[in-house]
Amino acid sequence: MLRRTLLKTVAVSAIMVAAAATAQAQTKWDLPGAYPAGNFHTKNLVQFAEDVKKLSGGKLEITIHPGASLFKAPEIKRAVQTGQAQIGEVLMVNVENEIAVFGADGVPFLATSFADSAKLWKAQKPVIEKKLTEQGMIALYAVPWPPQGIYTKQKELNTIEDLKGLKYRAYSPATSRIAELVGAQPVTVQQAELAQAMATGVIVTMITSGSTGRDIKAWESMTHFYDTQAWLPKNLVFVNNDAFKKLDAATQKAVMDAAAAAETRGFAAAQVETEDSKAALVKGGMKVVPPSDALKAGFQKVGATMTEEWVKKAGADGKAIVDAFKKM
Ligand code: PCA
Repeated sequence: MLRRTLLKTVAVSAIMVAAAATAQAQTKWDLPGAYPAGNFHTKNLVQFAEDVKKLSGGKLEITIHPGASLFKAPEIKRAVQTGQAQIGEVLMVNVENEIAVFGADGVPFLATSFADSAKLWKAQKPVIEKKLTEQGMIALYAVPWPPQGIYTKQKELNTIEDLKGLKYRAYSPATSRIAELVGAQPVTVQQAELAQAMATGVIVTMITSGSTGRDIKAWESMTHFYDTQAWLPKNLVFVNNDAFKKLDAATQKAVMDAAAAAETRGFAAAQVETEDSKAALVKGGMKVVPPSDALKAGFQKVGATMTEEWVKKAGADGKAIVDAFKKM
């Protein structure tokens, strides 16, 4: 009788230990993103979440919500800041109006290659980390989009003036500013609504990467892609500080290690994506062409104006980024 009771007690405590372990395993985070499930950024996020799960021994599970399904692109930063989501991914240049230094990688012709994009991120990162810390968040990793080019519909672009009067898709303050400077009509459209805006003729020209062009099947409306390689905007993955601090030390380390791996993997994937996506545009029937000298020169002039404006807006922090970048 006594033995049986003892056995029962042992069994019950075993169950309790198991229950405690499961309770610990049940930290669940939501990660809102703005880009489609098939995009290389999202695939990288999924791999990041798998790595976190593995490295944390199953203690932290991150659910990726792609395609602006949980929050719209412009709402994601605030959602993480207020703890509605624990972690998120944003296009950094979309934060520029609030924090100017987030726009460094959207300044045309400041950093136009993957090597320069990596250097710019190195210069930008300490400043971004500081700004996010002030708002109760932590930067985890950043990955660039392929270089940005100009799409047109049944229209050859020989000079920047050819954009005059066209309904033009902007995705950030800087891309709107380009429209103002060249006399195009800017309409801000985030990626989730872009396919429809293109199909319905709300826009007839846009600046983005080959990657986003491929995601929205740009060839269904657009005829030309001018490969201007004007800048490489980055997506940033960042976490709410309170959520992060609730994790035990080993799980925090798992997040940081997985983030470092995701950044390296993402930079490599972006380079593969650059070539693959342009090939997909060609396969879809589009002309993928380098810009003429005149188009390039005109665009570079716009870039020079915007660099000046940005440096003024971003003040000492902006200057520190540009100086550090130029020294690398
Ligand atoms: N794709 C995103 C941002 C930059 C890019 O290449 C977009 O067009 O919305």
